[in-house]
Amino acid sequence: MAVSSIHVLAIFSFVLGHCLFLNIEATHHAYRNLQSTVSSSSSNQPYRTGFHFQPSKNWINDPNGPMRYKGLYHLFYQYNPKGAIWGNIVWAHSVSKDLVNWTPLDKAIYPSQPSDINGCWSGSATIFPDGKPAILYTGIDQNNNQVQNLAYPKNASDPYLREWIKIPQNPLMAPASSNGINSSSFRDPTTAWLGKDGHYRVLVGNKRDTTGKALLYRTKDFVHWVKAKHPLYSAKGTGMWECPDFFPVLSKSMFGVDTSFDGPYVRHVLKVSLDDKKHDYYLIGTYDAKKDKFIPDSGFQNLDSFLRYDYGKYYASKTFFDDAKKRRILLGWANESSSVADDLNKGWSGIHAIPRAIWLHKSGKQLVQWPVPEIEKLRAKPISWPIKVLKAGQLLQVTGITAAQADVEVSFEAKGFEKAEVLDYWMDPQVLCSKKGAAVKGELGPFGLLALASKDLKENTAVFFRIFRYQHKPLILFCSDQSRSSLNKNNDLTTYGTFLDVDPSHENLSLRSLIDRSVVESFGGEGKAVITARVYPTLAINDEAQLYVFNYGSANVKITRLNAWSMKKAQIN
Ligand code: DQQ
Repeated sequence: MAVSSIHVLAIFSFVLGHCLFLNIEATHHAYRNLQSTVSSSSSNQPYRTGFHFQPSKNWINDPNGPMRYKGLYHLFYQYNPKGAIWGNIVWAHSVSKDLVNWTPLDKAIYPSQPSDINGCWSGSATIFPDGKPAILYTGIDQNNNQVQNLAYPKNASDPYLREWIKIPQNPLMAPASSNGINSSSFRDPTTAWLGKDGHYRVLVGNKRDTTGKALLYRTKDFVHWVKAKHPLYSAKGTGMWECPDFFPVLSKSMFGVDTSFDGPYVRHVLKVSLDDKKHDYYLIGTYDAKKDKFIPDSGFQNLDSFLRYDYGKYYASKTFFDDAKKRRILLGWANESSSVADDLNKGWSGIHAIPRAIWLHKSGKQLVQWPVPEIEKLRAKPISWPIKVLKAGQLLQVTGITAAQADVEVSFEAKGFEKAEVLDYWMDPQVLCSKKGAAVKGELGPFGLLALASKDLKENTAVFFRIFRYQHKPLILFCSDQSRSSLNKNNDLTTYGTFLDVDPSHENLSLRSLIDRSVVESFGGEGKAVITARVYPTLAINDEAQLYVFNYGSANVKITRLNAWSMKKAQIN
């Protein structure tokens, strides 16, 4: 079903304009006058997360160089040690045994040589066949050019990888008049993969004019890199490609494979973070190793057909292969939706989404994402409902859990699709979700959850489904409506949405939401679509937050499953 088309250009320009007007941090602007402002760190902190990763204070953005090494997961991330806005960027470092509880270590990579003296930006780790790691990252050099540098551990026998040495040959890849690379559009090297010819390859994000590109470099020794004549892939009109990621997935298997793996059942995924749109897009296709080219499958001709990992706030993501559990893990940054003034006041900005296992759906047409099962050990006080009918117009409270910090799974069975509202012409699902928000009654839906709701319902984040009939078939709209998430209207309250490729006559509509004080991370259709929302309730905080199941459609639906848990606090720095 061609339900994945995205026509966001117009709405995006509107939203971006709107956000800038409100001074919402739509992205990481360089607020130079504020860069060394000491965060005011208000003691009233209802929005700090209980189990989503964040450091104790200050600004964070992209996850960098994730890897598993000597039994520990390593997460590096873009961090401003001096304040709650973007700037002074270093690689902060935390380690974990389970991807849930994290221990902070000293910063790992920070400006120290001419090739990175103005900042250490995003990059990736590669683990060599002898088991030792190396990191390629973007340095901002003494002339403010973007260049690529190499660092390796000072002591590879230290499982904590505390100290990193930068090689004296840095930078290893640099813009020059001979290669025509624009020095402000050349960043974020990927994990390297090894070809059958014994040469490693990496991608570096780039643009020329408005054409986004994944530049390809090859090397024999990881020090001398040669730019290939052609990029691995490029697409007109997509703007700067940040944080590219390129990895193999297996057809008809949930197992992950190493980034260098090649074989009969291998498909490849190319993900790019589009600077112009601030969303992560991916394409599925074939990697032609002989020509070093990526050939997207026929469904992915242009940006309108690219898919997204997450239809809410989620950017600059990166995957790595977890060799212990033979899975590929996806990490991503969920930026704030609050104003810069509010971020400075709370003394921090940015969290990471829950690490997700990622694999190719058996249709081969899209990826599936699911929170790593380790997160389930934080579950406490389980509640479970018997199957029940949720009548038209009904609202039921889910009691017995701490609704501000919870994990909820619910499934709905709907019937009578011939009565569903007819969608005459194709519409951008995000626009459709904002036109038909949770408060707009329908026939089959809206039904779903009201998360982080106040007792009087003045505040709530509604995550829901609505079933349409489009070209004589049921079409599922999956939305996250933030328009009533806070009485404070000085936040980005954009409603998010996507179509979900599920046939409701064969499958119940499932939703799982990880609710964590200022984030509602929702997985629809068993992980076929994900929407992450950042919200700042003023009433629905701490013990005041409530959770409801609702059906504002005029047809009954059946709740075939409802399981919910309070979530214990994780050690997140
Ligand atoms: N963030 C980094 C860049 C990257 C961007 C700078 C993406 O390397 O392109 O903090 O969020």
